[in-house]
Formats: sequence, structure tokens, C-alpha cells
Amino acid sequence: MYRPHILSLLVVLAGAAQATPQYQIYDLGVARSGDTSSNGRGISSNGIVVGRTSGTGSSAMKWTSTGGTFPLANPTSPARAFCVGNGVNSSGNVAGSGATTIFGSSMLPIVWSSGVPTFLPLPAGEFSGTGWGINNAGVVVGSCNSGTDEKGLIWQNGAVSLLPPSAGGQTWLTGYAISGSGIVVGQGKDPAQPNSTIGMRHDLATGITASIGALTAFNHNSAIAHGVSEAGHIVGTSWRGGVGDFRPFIWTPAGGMVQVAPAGIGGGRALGVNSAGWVVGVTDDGQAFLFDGVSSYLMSSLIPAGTGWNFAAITNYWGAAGISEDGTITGTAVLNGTTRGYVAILQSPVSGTVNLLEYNPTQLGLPVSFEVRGLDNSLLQSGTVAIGAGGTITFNLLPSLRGQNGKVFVRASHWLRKQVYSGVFSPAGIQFGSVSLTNGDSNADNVIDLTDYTTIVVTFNAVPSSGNWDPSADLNGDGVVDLSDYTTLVTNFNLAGD
Ligand SMILES: [Ca+2]
Ligand SMILES: [Ca+2]
Repeated sequence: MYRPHILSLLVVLAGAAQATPQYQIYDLGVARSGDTSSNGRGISSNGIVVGRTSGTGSSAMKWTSTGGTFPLANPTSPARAFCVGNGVNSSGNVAGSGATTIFGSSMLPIVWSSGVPTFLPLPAGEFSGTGWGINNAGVVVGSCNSGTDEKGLIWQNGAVSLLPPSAGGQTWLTGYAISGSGIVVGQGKDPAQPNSTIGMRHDLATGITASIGALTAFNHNSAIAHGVSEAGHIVGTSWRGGVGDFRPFIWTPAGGMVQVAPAGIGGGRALGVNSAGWVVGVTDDGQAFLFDGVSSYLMSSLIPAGTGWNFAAITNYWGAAGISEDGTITGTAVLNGTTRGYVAILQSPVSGTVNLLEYNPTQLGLPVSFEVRGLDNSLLQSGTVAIGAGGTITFNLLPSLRGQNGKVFVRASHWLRKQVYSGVFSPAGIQFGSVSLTNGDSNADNVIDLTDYTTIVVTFNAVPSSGNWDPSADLNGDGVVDLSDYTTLVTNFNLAGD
């Protein structure tokens, strides 16, 4: 009887040890001259962002880490001057819609492939619709019509069809997202409870549609499924029809529907999820949040202070709209008073304290080189950072290295290289503690030997104004090469770095 309690405690303790994610946030800007605002609405599994740039009319816009923000052309025949991109796949193809007014009049579903807009067909007798999600195979989901007459649609190979009902007669209102393996999620209606909507899941591989239920522990009976990861996690909102009590959830085939731990004021809506089970959404008061599988955080608490971003300034359904496999988040907030789409990139800080031995002046600001290597010693990342207060150094691990196994080394000009870490590169970063580096490697070949000895001998008694001055021989940094430096060299003679 005690075992479940002990396991629960262990889970809690493990959670407490997980580092808080840290993000850098970037303005998506506007993509057309004269535009005044933008939104981030969706992100692909590999981090391509899509949204809208708005001024006189609007256009779908796309952001990539290499190309920045750029607009996607509005269709001209028939013209649609109010377009938005809602979903994007890893090839950069975008699903969205175009309307004739800002209120969404005469809205038509559109796909942009290589930036070129193409209207998606509608079922016979339907005259409006929108595209929401597009997977890496190019399959699009969305809806036609609106209100209680809305119908969930799927477009494959250019042809449209209704998303199929469940065996129990539950039908689709909207398909919001689709994974690469063909899991479609969205909202539907159930003839057994006509006054509420239900969360829906369809598997293209099996052809089966089913409701994913609601958070029955909270006496809920209604849900919307809004996002799906490549691994099949589903997220959305569960609530009690006619009451409210909106709560974000994550659903898996094995675990069913579970409330996402609250952030901020508690209630809210989940919009996006990745294959690590990280969830993004908005709280009931419109603030963006992130759930990292253990804890929930307001986005405003995960970015550096003083960026000018305000997540509380607008009532905002899209505060955090999507998250990629490497933890990149997009959404909408207010930057210095203007509504803007953002992209927030997860930082994996590698940090620790470096002590440069046998060195007299302050080491504050001195350069330290770092190397990230694989277990086979292949160089994966390298760079130079300045020593901060208290000897601290920090650099950001490349996102592509998260979760890999490897080693981290540091060195400085005439100090030997030292391995400071070996193991898994946690997405939340690495803290390697405190390391002291051995002085005396004047020629920086990672061994203290006769060559370094010779350097000291030929520069002996030199000062910075001397013709034979060599700063790498002034081991203790006191501005003269003398017996102190010689003693350090002799003490460390024949030592080699890692
Ligand atoms: Ca040497
Ligand atoms: Ca000296």
C-alpha cells in the first residue's frame, strides 16, 4: 500500500530538481511595409513559424531562423485581402484562410506552397471555410461553414472530404491539427449532449474516429482538442458546459486525459504540444504559459527582464500558440505597446565557475574557450566567452545537441584544457560546478614542456615595453616575466591537459 506513495514522492523530488527552462524572445516584426501589428499562430515540428502581418488588410507571414520574417502573397482571383496562416509543416507549406473583411467575410481555405497561394476546394453546397493544420505529408485539416453548421474537413491530394464520424454518431465541427503519422484532432458534437462540444481524434491509418472525453474528475463534459505532437500527444481545453472552469489538458493513448498543471491563475487553454510532452497555451487571463512535463510557468517568467514584452497587456487567445520539437515557441504578446508575434527560443545554458590558477590580476572579463565534443571526441560546438563576476562562465548549447551524449571542455590562453562535464546534454542545460585550470602552457598546445620553458627563458625579465615581451610568458599577469612565472612553470612541468 505504501509503494504508490513512495513513487509519487520520488516523482515530485525528481521534478523539483529539473531546472527552470530559460528562453530568449525575438520579435517577428511586421512583414509588409506600413503594417502595424503581427501574430504568431503556428509552428512546424522543425521550427518554422507562421502567422499574420496586419495593417491595411493582412497577409499570412512566415518566419524561419535563417530567412527571418517575410509575407506570403494574398490570392487575387478571387481577391482575398485579409489572409492568415494558421498551420505550417516542416517543408514550409502553410494552411490558412483568406477573407474579404477583417471580420472574416467570405472566408476561403488556402494553402501556400513555395509561397504561392492556392484555394482549397469545398464540399458541394459549401461556400466558406478555413485551413487550420497541415502535416509533413501535406495533408490539410480545417472546416467549412460556421457555428452549429460547421463541418470538419480533410484535404488529401487536392480532394476534400468530411472528417468521418465516430461509430457512436459524433461528428466533426473543426479539424485543428494533424500529425505526420495522420492523427487528426479537433472539436465535434455529440447527439447525446447537443449543447456542448467534444474533443475529437481521428487516425488516418485505422480510419477510426473517437471522442477523447473530458476531465471527468472536475465534472467536465466538454472539450476541444487543439494540438497534436508528432508522437501523438493531444492537448486542448476541457470544461463544464454552461459553467466554464476551463482547464488545459494533455491526452495520451496510454494515460487518457490529464489536467496540465496550472500556471498563474490556474485555468486556461492548451494550444500546442511537442513530442517531449511540453505544452503551451494561455491562462484564463490571457497570459502565455509553458508546461515542461513537470511544472507550468508563465512565459513572462522565462524570458530575461527588461525585454519590453508584456504578456498581460491584451486579452489574447494566442499568447503561446505552438511549440516545436526543440522547444521553440510562437505566439502573440505586446512589445513596447504594439501587438506582435514572437518566437521564443529555448536556451540550454552550460555554466560553471572557472578559476585561473596562479594569476594575480582580476580574471573578470578574461576570455575562456569552450569545446563541446561527442563521446568519440568529434568537435560539435566551440566558442569563447568572457569570465563574469565570481568567475562564472555561461554559453548556450546548440539546440541540435540537446539530449545527446558528450563532453564539455574549457581552457584559457596559457592554462591547460580541462574536461568539466561528461554525460547527457540536458535540454534545460548543464551546471558543471567549479573548475581550476593549470597555468604554464605558453604556446597553448595543451602540455607544459620544454617549449614553454624556452619561452620563459627567452623572455626572462621582459616587460610590456621590451622587444622580447610575450604576454603568454607572464604566467601570473603581473607585467614582468620573472622568477614567479618560472616557478609556476617548473611546478607544473610535464603536466598535460584533458
Ligand atoms: Ca605547451
Ligand atoms: Ca610575471
